[in-house]
Amino acid sequence: MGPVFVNLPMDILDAECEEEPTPTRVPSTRVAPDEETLERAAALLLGARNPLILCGDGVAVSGAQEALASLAEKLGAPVYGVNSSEPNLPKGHGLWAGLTGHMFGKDSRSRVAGHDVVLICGTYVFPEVFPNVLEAFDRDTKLVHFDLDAYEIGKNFPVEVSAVADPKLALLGLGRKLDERFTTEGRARADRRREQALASIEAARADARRGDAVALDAKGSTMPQFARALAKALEAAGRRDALVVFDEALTESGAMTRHLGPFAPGEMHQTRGGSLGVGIPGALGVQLAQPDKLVFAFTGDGGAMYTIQALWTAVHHRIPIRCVTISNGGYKLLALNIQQYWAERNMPPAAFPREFAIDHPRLDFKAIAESYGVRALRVERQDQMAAAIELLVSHDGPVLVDLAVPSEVPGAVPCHPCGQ
Ligand SMILES: Cc1ncc(C[n+]2csc(CCOP(=O)(O)OP(=O)(O)O)c2C)c(N)n1
Ligand SMILES: [Mg+2]
Repeated sequence: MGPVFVNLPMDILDAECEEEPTPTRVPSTRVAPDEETLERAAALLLGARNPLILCGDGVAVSGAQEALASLAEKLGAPVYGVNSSEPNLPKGHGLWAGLTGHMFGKDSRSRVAGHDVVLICGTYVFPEVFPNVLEAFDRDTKLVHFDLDAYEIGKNFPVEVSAVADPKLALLGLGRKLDERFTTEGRARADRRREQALASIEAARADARRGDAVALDAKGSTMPQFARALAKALEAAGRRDALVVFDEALTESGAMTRHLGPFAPGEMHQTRGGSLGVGIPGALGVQLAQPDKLVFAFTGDGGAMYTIQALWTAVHHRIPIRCVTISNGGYKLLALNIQQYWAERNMPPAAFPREFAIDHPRLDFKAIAESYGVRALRVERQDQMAAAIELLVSHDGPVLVDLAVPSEVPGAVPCHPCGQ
């Protein structure tokens, strides 16, 4: 974990090597926190009025999803993922409150506000592009931090209790301590908190579903319509369980996930750092690792252009990935980000930089894919979805569907004319 540079002399392959190859041995990192640290952490969490859990991919790496779910239920605490890319709770868990956000510290701040004890596990805080490093938490919030990365614990925020530990062992140990020390009254309070957290998370999900309903009524092509139809087609073909997604859908990721998810650990992958271009090659890797699965790459039109040549690899090596490029003609996420930036500074809305549009020339992913020998269709209208979905579900080989989706950004001022 970390940058590596290997420099080989240019004649390295000319010489005979007599060294025996030695398999790499990875030491176990299953380190449990000591009892006293667990006692102190449990005491803080038991005394919490409104606890919160922040988790990251360290949870998935250590296989701690069940342990995290059990602890969150005992505490009655909602769980946020901190820019994570793996399912860190079991499939569809009701205490999963979503991600804190990728860009702005202000977003994370609003999610942790009002929580007096925060348990951080399997991540560092906070990995946004513009983190709020001075006052992310309330002034008197107490932090408990368990992770294998010693360097990150207590680096940006003072922590009350912490240990370099395997997330699974830490969470199981904490759960055990809570069970030992819960009073009847404390347990009842935690139960009430859990019911409240479940209800408010469900209300937020219902809100998102109401937003989708507009798209589902539309005549055009939209992600909620497409993902819902794809889920139904997979179900009808008896392949719903075979679905694995590499998600680089960015601004359409929420709608895709709401209709194709929820995902169990191993069924959904993203790139952790936010670097674009991993969608299609990432799906190639997953498909090679899991040849019996239907591996889908959902990727924005911008992201797809970074590594579109991965289609050549798919054809050359007969790797039957299913790509869905989501064409909105631009870098929509950047437009949303700059809008938020202006709003936070009370700046008036302005035209987006011309560079955010990538529709001149318009990218024709169907033609691009076909030029690599990949079967492809473009969907611009609802009535074109069925054929595209049929191709995605039943074709035996790499395929691509280019899904045209609305490009509008609410409240946007039209772009400067391109002038070309
Ligand atoms: C390698 C790399 N370059 C640039 C960026 C900055 N960036 C973040 S989102 C984004 C736009 C992505 O556009 P698209 O894939 O079309 O998705 P959309 O925002 O339209 O949903 C860009 C350029 C990045 N994350 N990674
Ligand atoms: Mg786009």
